[in-house]
Amino acid sequence: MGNYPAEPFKIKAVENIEMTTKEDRKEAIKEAGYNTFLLDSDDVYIDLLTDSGTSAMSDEQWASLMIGDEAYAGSNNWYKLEEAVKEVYGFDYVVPTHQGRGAENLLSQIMIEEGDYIPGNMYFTTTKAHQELNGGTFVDVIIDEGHQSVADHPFKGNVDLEKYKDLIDEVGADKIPYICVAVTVNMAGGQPVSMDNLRKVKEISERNSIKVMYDATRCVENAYFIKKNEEGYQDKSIAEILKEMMSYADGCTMSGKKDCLVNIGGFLAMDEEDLYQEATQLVVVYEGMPTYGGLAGRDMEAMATGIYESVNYEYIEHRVEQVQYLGNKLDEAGVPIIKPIGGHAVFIDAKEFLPHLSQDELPAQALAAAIYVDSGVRSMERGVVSAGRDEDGSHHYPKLETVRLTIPRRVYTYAHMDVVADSVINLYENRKNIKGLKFVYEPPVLRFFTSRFEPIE
Ligand code: PLI
Repeated sequence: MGNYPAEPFKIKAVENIEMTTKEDRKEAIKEAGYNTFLLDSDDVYIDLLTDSGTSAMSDEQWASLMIGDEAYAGSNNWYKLEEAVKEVYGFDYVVPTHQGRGAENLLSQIMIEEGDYIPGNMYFTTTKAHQELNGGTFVDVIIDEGHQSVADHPFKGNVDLEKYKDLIDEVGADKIPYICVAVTVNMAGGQPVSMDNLRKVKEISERNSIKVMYDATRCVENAYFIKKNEEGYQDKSIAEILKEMMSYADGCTMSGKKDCLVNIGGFLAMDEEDLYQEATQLVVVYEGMPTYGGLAGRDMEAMATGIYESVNYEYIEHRVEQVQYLGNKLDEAGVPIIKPIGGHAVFIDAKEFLPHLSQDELPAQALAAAIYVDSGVRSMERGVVSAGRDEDGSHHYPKLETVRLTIPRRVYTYAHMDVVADSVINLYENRKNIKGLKFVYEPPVLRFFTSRFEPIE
């Protein structure tokens, strides 16, 4: 074995990719308004837009699709999914949803009242949007290191306990229905939270009668980092670590499209029966019966299978270490990236990469477009465009202005990672040629999905 864990699987089916020329890609990105979200996937060579819903399912998951029980009510696939969540995550009650934001919608509607505050370890776009739509205000309580592009901290996703306690003192615990703890923190660079921090967040919350709800989207990756880097966990299995993490929460929202290894699906899980009853009343309005929640029976079966596969050590080791491999290659070539490298993606520090552009010239958006033209690799802006506008209408300027190279699970090989690294390193060597962008169309919410841009000449 080389200096990285090679694939713990073999390939049974392949999807051919159409190769394009640089000229084709220049035309395609112009037509897409310099927004990688608006590219046709047929025009993309290596798609690192997201790790959401882009995983390769195993043969067992594909087999699961064949035993879908497409009953409107009481599908046996639902009972398997419920059992998998209870067994692997340890919560008593489960409500299926079509994806993560479906669960966020239910949770926010049930728990948030006008004027409430919801602390969290950095915002996530859809999570914050649902909190605000329900009259809540998100308050960032991540440790300062979470906002620094480079920090020597193995758990940059940790909650700053002092910031959390200060918020409780300032607004009163009765104005905080729950704290939302993301494991790992996507917008900080896929950074994990330590078990010690989760335990302490639970203690403070319990003392103040505040519930702890996780955004469990990438919780298995978080468990891997705990095993690797937190003292006392080296001999524990991923399943044991995950169970302990979840024992410090009252519930969670889950985007199954990430760590449950499926292309669609999610759930809301919790320990409290009253909360569950409320969620079942709402799920029928937004998603469907509490035994399918917007999912086909076959999708629930595939998610149940994926949940068990996801806690396999060889799988998660390969998944996270492949991300580390790409990050280390870029780092060794001097490309500025978020460090430590996170669990699902390598985040390029676009401010450092393009110091000749101000944040108003949208450096991360411009760099994502340039990477696409150079090599057909599609990445995603995670900077000022994703952060949206403040109440006064001005851009919200996040400290981190990044381009995310997000690795789908079990889809690409190490050779693909080499192609990505070569392209980014090539652009870094020629970075002065990359021009800024300006908005030509901007929608009012979640603007990064559909905004259009043109180069600043
Ligand atoms: O895309 P959904 O609705 O299944 O999940 C929403 C969601 C919630 N929390 C976190 C941390 C996410 O990363 C997330 C979705 N992330 C996407 C789509 C991404 O590309 O990162």
